[in-house]
Amino acid sequence: MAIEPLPIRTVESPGFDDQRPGTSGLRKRVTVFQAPHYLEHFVQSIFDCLPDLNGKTLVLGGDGRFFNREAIQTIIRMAAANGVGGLLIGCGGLLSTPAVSCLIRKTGAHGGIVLSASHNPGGPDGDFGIKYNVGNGGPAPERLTDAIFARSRELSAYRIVDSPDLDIDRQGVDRVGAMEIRIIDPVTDYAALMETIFDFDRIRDLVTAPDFSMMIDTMHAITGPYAREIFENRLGAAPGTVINAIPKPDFGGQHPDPNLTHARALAAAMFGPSPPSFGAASDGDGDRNMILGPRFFVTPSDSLAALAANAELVPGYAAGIVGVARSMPTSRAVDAVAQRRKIPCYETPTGWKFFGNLLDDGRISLCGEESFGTSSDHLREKDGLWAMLFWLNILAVRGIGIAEIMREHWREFGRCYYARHDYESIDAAAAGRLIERLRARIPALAGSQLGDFTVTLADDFCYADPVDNSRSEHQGIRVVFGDDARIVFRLSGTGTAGATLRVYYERLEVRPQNQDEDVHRVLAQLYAIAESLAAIREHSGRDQPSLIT
Ligand code: VG1
Ligand code: CO
Repeated sequence: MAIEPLPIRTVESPGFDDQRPGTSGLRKRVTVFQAPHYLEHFVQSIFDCLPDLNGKTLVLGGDGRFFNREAIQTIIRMAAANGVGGLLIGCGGLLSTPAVSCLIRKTGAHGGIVLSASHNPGGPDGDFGIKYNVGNGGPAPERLTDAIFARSRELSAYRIVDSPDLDIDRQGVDRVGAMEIRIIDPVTDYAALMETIFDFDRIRDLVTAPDFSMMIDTMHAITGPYAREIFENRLGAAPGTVINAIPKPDFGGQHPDPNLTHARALAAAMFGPSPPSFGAASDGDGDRNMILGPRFFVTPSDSLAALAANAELVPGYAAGIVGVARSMPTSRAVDAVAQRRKIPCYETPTGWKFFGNLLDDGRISLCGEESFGTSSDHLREKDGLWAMLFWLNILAVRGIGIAEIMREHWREFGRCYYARHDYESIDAAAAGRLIERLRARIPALAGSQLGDFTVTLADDFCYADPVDNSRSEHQGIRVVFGDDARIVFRLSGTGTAGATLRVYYERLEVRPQNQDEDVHRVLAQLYAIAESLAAIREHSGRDQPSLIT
């Protein structure tokens, strides 16, 4: 029986000129997204940039933050009006970012819409976000996000149908006009993928051993249901291993950002009197991870290097890894592993979208960012839970602790002491001036002596994608002191208020006897150099960074 299409309504939009996607989608205050036509305007801009959308299926879900449900109902109505053939929606409107990537790839969907502002706080006064992922399961490449922005600036109307709210809390098949909607369990497909990569039997033996304990902090965000199913149900970890496991629209009033400052309960336990053997946290949308051992913090850059060095211990990578990639500000710890293994190591701009081509082209197996993001060719997003399982699989095979693994790693490859200083929500114009001033100083910097260090390279990082030859300019100011040390300055592309300056510091120590020092003492001279180069205090109006990771 032919289904009568619903009448399509064309609604005039007042026009918006601020819908430029940042490092990972469009992020704004919830109140901005709640303004009449704002969300619709952006969604129409996405649809208009997908010429072969007609009749295709999209995956749709979010991290459950405030406004997630309303946004899903709106997108359903707009998808129906724009000729979308089918929608695959996580029950309750929930899907982690890696799960969206997994579903797009598994089902061959045309793409997906992720509703999340990741680690940014949620709730009525927090942030909301939306991003589009393409057919490989990964974030839209820059040429598409640029096109979406351009479209948003000229768009004057959007299309929508009138239909009642759909029940998204019951699994099953439904319809809006001719468009088919499947409400699916958000966890099943993702968990099944994890079982194909890791040795679940071995991990189960580890996590159920009497002398092993762990704490997984999902920070009241989307990873809760995934972690409960995988760690507690499938791997037999004690009930309660996953803490803050119920996704809340306001993340319990916290920043769902897995670092030592924001994952407070976990940090207290891991650095307390009787710490668990393994600790980990994930962010709002489930793509980030923090890994901890008893009184031991693994920097994300080190984590990537250690995974690369131990990859063959994991069934999914037993055949070896073909190459690795890291975002530019990520420490060069993984470069040392790649060099030893004689595999290529790519340096990309910040943001997961830049790994997509390298993964699709089979040039890399593992990749990561200093911002608590790690993943592999199993999908096209960073993947928090995957990283936790990877570490557990390594621990299960090697039978030693996290600190021992890292210390051994440093002895072999050297230790990259690393810290990132964030100056959040500072004056945007002043932040721009700071970067401009640094840029102007670049030509004079090479060869100059700063304290104990000689500048071997100073530039404004530009990336030429080796697969499609696209170029991305102004990706951060690098001041490199040979292999010894490096300082990087860049402005965040995910904030929603003012500007956020990020300053990244790294220093290599190859002498084993000096690898157990206090990181901030080791980096102190670099902090002073950065201040002298960029006059951070003057420009930011701050004596101290607001966040150190
Ligand atoms: C930050 C991180 C970057 C990450 C991005 C999205 O971007 O630095 O490495 O890819 O967030 O992660 P920026 O432009 O603010 O530095 V998520 O988990 O927020 O989607
Ligand atoms: Co995230």
